[in-house]
Amino acid sequence: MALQAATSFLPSALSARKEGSSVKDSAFLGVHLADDGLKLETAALGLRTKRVITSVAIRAQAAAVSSPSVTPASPSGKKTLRKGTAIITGASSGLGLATAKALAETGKWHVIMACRDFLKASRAAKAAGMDKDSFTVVHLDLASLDSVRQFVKNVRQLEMPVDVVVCNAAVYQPTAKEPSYTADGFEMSVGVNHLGHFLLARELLSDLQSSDYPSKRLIIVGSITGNTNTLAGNVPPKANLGDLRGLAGGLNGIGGSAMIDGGEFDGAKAYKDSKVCNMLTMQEFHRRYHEETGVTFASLYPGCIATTGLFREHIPLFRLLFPPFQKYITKGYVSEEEAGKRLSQVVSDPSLTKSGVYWSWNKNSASFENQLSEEASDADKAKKLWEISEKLVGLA
Ligand code: NDP
Ligand code: PMR
Repeated sequence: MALQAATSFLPSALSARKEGSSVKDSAFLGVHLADDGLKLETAALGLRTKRVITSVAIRAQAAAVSSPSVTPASPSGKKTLRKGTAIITGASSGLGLATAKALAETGKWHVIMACRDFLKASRAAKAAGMDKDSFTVVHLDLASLDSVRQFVKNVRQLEMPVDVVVCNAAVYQPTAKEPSYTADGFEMSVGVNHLGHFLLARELLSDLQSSDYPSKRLIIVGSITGNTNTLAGNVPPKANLGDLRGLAGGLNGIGGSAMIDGGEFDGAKAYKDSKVCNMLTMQEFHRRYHEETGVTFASLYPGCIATTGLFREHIPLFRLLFPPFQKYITKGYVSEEEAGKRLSQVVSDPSLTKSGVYWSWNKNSASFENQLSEEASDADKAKKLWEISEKLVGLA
């Protein structure tokens, strides 16, 4: 009965018109900015971002002259590990911010917050109480391949080691009637969540490989909703990449489809498909590069963090009912703080070094290796996805 009550709000939620399309909702800060306001802010940010990167680069050069992973013995004779550096995309809110905070608080990590909105990211870090020396914000807009390439150059200029990369940022457009596109003409959800991260991860692999940190890791955040071997993954529309014909056609909606499987546009499905791509990509990285590079590749489902900005484009009724539904009915809810601790474990826990794993947590918050759905563990599909993706992002 409880489930019935919960389902009753969904059809209307799902079929409702997109609301507030001209207003961006910054859920974390609770600030509502009109489009014009955002443009002004973004313009100002270009300058600020440059300044910050430059000053940090100088600071980093001084600090990072050479940073062997183990610093010389202290007077007590104990060798200590140097600070690790973790890049986290989408660290301006939700899971990314909570993870950045959890890592920074240990005093053992410096976080590069890879964000599209510099001011939002630095305000969020400040509001979260992160020490100003524990993070550096570097501009990254995953909806532009040029921005991804520029980000990689900027990070290299910092001359900090790259020990862990977390592909966390995502967009979810469940109420969009029509597809929107990235600067390179890819449907937005797959363009940002998969293709932008694919290029980023490929570019940063050599940096990870050259890190001397004891456990270097590339983490791509996945989700239960992309896994059709679960109840959550069976809520329509279900993820399905089909034979990837839409992706092979460029995902641009011009003479082809904006959906990976070549079907009609559906924003919720596009998101779930992108999560399948994230989980397949992690495994393909593992098969191709784990032995050669020593990098640990991992994915995870952090739990249902029903309060994050991910649902900003959903209708208000959904945003109101989704947290209690997850808390009291499915019991899949986790707070942003708890989810951040989970992801920070995948970043830094010495016991989570196994590569090729999709991590989940049980009720007592203990991590375990979870089983992916048939599609999300299909090695042939992963290979095909890899090959098409490298063509689309200009790597092949
Ligand atoms: P949020 O919306 O809070 O965070 C998403 C982040 O991605 C934001 O920082 C956002 O930036 C950033 N982002 C969006 N588009 C771009 C872009 N073009 N370039 C750079 N950054 C961008 O959502 P969550 O914290 O919930 O999501 C984080 C991850 O967790 C995602 O991968 C999601 O799929 C996954 N996940 C979430 C679950 C949940 O229940 N919430 C469950 C399972 C997985 P900005 O602040 O500027 O908007
Ligand atoms: Mg789901 C154990 C049950 C469970 C869990 C863990 C989730 C997680 N969901 C579950 C069940 C159900 N959900 C059921 C039974 C329904 C039908 C009533 C349901 C519906 C639902 C909707 C409409 N759920 C959703 C939505 C969304 O729009 C969210 C989504 O798909 O975002 C892509 C979502 C989610 N449910 C989850 C999680 C983790 C999400 C969102 C985030 C994500 O996968 O990234």
